[in-house]
Amino acid sequence: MQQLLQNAVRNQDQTAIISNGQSYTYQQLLESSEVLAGQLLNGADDLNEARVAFMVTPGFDYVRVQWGIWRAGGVAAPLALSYPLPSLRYVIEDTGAQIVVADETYAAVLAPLAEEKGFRFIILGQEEKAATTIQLPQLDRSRRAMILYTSGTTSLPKGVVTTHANLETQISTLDEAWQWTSADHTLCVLPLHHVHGIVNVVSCALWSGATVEFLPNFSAEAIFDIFRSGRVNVFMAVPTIYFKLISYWEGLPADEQQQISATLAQFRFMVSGSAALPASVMEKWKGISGHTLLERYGMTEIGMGISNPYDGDRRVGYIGQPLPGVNVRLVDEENVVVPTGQPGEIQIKGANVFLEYWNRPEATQKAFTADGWFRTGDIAVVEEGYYRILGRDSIDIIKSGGYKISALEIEEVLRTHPTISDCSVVGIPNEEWGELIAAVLIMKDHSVTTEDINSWLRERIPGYKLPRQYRIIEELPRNAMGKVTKNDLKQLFQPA
Ligand code: MCA
Ligand code: AMP
Repeated sequence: MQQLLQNAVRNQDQTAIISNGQSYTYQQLLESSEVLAGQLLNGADDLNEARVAFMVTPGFDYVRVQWGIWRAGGVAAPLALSYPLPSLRYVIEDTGAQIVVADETYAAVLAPLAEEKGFRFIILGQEEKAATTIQLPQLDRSRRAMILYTSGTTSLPKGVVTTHANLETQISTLDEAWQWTSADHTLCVLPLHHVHGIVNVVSCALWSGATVEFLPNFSAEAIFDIFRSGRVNVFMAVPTIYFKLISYWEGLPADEQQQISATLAQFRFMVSGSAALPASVMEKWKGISGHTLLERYGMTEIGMGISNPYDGDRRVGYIGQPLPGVNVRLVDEENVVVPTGQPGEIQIKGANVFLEYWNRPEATQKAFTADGWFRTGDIAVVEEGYYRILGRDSIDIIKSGGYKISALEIEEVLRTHPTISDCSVVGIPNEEWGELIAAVLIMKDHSVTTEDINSWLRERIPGYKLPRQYRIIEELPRNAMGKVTKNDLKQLFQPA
């Protein structure tokens, strides 16, 4: 945080943020985040790592709250805007948030929880006045800075805790590797409860004195409108977004297509990540924009680990080479490093790697080897010096639209439905979404439709975790150990 602030002071007069049709300088961001820090402190010297959950539309307010929490010595816990109440409750309870901040759009969503739980609830625009002179705490880099929730091979999401030092390393590594400068202008269309949007887009831009413009909701039309203004020169997104942009562009009249292509050709670079980039998407996008997308690999627990080069050969189907300062090794099931050319699990070590899973010492311990390497669970191989992802070691982790989703989490919720006696959730390959969530159900009552089940689920889990396809069968296939054979279940979703 300290370095981020120092950089901001150096770039005071530059435009930091454009949101809601308004521009804000670094000076305004510094001043308003200091005021917010004062409100959070409310007379105390230091929040001492108190968790502050916040539900704020992407834009200037989001960043001033995030910086305000950091400057007051708190731990920032951004809430997903698409979550229904039970998922928000889970994050607020699991973090033990003492303060919750919301903008006016989301205040009503959180109001019932605020009443029930009695945390300090700050609604932006209705804040109490802070003292005029505020003494902000000195922050040690080893202190906790952020908690982001990630799904894994357990049924409930875990809070990934990163320190200020972790974040500074993650940001500065990308800042150098991808040659960010204060002349850059990026457009953020990603959600801000995940690393991709928070670190790679917003924090890298602000670290380097660049401008970050926000579009709070995904819309291909709005993205191309902003691109056409000629302001943007850096863009990062998940493969599904490139897929959607390509589809939209293909439907435009030829003169508009040409206009857009001419603007895109002026960009400095464009990045894809969070899920495997299909070769077809990479090639079509190159045809439209003239750019070879830079594909990189990351994880909530490590930030970015492996990246195709900024200068040099970006290879289709490969995630590139370890970023500077990130140690990477591939190991077999006995945790022995594999010979070059053999597949193995990616393990990572470096100052970029997270501190712990919040309040889960056992899970933290299991996630690291005895000699301190973080086990990613992703399987890769090195070919001619480039890493290629082959898959994951758990069939229960699904990536859809760039979101990591635990099949077990959806199964647990489905099993609480009164007419479902058993179920199994799998990810099936899909060019647009990476994987589509699919569920197999054993029903007690066949009059209940899958639409009924989806609307019931919608109140309990976020929309992006909803199954998109269902099959109803009489019995789940199991192996000799009694375990559901998910590979067999996937066959049920093969097109006829
Ligand atoms: C939505 N829809 C889906 C899915 N999600 N259909 C199939 N599978 C899905 N996963 C459908 C909805 O039902 C709806 O259909 C229509 O799409 C629009 O829904 P909506 O919720 O409005 O979606 P959207 O706004 O268009 O969102 C698509 C999106 C979004 C923009 C691709 O999923 C997104 O922002 N993804 C990025 C996630 C991300 O940032 N991940 C990074 C994690 P209908 O119209 O029929 O009702 S960090 C990470 O992974 C690491 C660190 C890394 O390496 O980066
Ligand atoms: P998350 O937990 O949401 O941070 O997701 C991290 C996971 O996304 C990784 O463990 C990988 O499985 C996947 N991932 C990220 N980038 C890529 C990529 N370029 N290619 C394939 N998978 C990726």
